[in-house]
Amino acid sequence: MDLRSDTVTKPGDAMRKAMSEAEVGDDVFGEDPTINRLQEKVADLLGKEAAIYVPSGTMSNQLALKTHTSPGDEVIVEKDSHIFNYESAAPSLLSGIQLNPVPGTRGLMNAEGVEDAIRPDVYYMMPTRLVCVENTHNRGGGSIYPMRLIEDIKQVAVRHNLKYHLDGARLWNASIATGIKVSEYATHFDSVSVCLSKGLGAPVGSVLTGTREYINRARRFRKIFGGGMRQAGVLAAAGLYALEHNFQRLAEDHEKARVFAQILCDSKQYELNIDHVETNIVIFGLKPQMKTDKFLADAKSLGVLLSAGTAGKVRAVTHLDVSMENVKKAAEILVNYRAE
Ligand code: TLP
Repeated sequence: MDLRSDTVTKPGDAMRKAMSEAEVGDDVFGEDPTINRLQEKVADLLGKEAAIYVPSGTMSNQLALKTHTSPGDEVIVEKDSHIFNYESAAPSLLSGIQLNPVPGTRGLMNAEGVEDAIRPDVYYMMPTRLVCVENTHNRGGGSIYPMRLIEDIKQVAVRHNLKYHLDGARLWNASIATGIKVSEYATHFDSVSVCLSKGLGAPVGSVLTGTREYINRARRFRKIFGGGMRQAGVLAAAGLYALEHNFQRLAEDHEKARVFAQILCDSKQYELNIDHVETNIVIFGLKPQMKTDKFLADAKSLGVLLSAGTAGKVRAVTHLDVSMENVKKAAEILVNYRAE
């Protein structure tokens, strides 16, 4: 029972069939009809002018930063954000920019925190250029940004002439959980990155969206970053299949996460607040005598794969390839587990 991430799903027969039947062409020449179709579909879903298909969520975020900034600029991110923690210092390596991490609550910043982090306009400080928000928030435990916060931060960004980027790797989950359309979320942002390889179950791929002019500039940087692919329509076909078949079903993953969390909660063996389980990610704390590494290794030997969260916490993520039955079984195993 692999609950390490929703990235672990494998394409099933129908997705593989769609991939094998994909019409392809050379995408560096813009001639792959399946990639073009995917880009148009995602741009359309998000209500943006244009979109560009890229190999990963990391590349998509990094392209977004590169395209919004110049070397020496600063970007406001949340302290637990993926961009700040899991992208291997790419902003400094690839864009020559600095990140300014703002603390949030379960990953969510507020407008005051963002406004306080904006640098004054003096020559010896770096210009703040961009604000990034992550929705749902991974290290925040799949937490959803309330629309109100998104709008408040937007007002700050507009007032200070900053660009606004959304890391929407799991925006699909936020949309299914709240009933708010992905385009309603996207409308507040200058650029939005979405992943096809998380809950949607495609083996590869993310999409960055924005204005046509912005995406045209991003296309140049995608080539520079080594992400210009050729007959990648076979991969894009998996993304199209995922969007068509696996978007609405995300509600099932949310239900599985809640059931899993409820079993852990009822046992009083682990620390978690069921109200914090909003989508498909469950982050829980261990009793002080339990060491995270040992717990993860023991759980693995009992057939439950989990990953480490922040500060001694453990993360479980539900997805397409783990059934309700397996999720319940995994939770029971953890409840019956006793550290030696
Ligand atoms: N997250 C992965 C790991 O890197 C932690 C996971 O298992 O959750 N933004 C967010 C919010 C993400 O959670 C991730 C992946 C990315 C971007 C990057 O996507 P990839 O892995 O495609 O580069």
